[in-house]
Amino acid sequence: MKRRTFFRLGLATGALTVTRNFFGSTLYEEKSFSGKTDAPIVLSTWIHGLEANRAAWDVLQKGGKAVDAVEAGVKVTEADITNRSVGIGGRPDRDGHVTLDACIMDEQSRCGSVAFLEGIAHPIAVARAVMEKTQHVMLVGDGAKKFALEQGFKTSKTPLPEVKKDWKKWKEENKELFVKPRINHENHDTIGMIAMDQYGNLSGACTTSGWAYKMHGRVGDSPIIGAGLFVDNEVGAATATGLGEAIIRIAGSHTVVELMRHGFSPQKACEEAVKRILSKHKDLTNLQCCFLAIDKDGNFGAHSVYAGFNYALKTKQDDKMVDSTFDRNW
Ligand code: SD4
Repeated sequence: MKRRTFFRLGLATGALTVTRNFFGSTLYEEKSFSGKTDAPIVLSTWIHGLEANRAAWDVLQKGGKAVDAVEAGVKVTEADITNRSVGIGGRPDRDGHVTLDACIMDEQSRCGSVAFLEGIAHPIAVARAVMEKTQHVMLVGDGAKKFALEQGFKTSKTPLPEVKKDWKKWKEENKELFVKPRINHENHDTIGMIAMDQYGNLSGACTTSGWAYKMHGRVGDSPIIGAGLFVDNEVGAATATGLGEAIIRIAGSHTVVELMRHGFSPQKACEEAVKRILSKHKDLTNLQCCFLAIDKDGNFGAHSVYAGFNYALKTKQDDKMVDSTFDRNW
């Protein structure tokens, strides 16, 4: 019996399934999942995902590809200058620079990424251009900006006046945090979007202004393929939001996809990734990390360290927010 067929049967029987992974060790998994639906399907992190999903859906319902859908979707969030954690309206670093991180990955495992990019309204489109027009995966800082300008992207002046005002106030109130930036879970509103199109292909996109008032030069998980986003069209896709440093430490989204490859449902894979984060950190104060995943069969799930994470779901039947399960209360 083919491995994949075996897992399908596992899903159908429910309860506890015992499988063997590639290394011959045994994986015990309780097969449960948060949902299953027919393609197309779009999932994205946080409340702004609702609007973003609708833009992605417009692409998908016309027979468009998942990669085009996720780009169109997250662009809606990037374009919203009132959003303080995505795009040029995002909060700056502690030196007052709004530096943006984004990446995209398609069904052929092609990927593109930009990090520490300033003054460009749509980092996700630049990431896509990196994927399609260069031999590289990742461009950062001035190099990413130079490339964006060469590609015809226009610059925007940042920080926006409102953002600058908040930053000045923050600077006054948080002098000690110049040494150790404080995590503020209200800031954790990156958009990570994963989608399956009507052809059953998966793609994902992730974009953020990152950890508010971070050190200048800091890059989080969001633009890092395997951390903030990972897609393997044979298996599934995952995206992450939360404290990037912790997500990078366990190569979070890649871990979720690999767990799915080894038979975990998306829900259980997200739970296992959270468990790994918990096991690698002694101090869990404010350590919010959240994962969202879909597998090739349209099962999806999410899990976070702390309560409060939710994601937007768009299918033929649904257009709604779903609360993620979590490990602990704040
Ligand atoms: C980061 N993961 O820069 C991002 C922040 C985030 O919701 O997800 N915010 O670490």
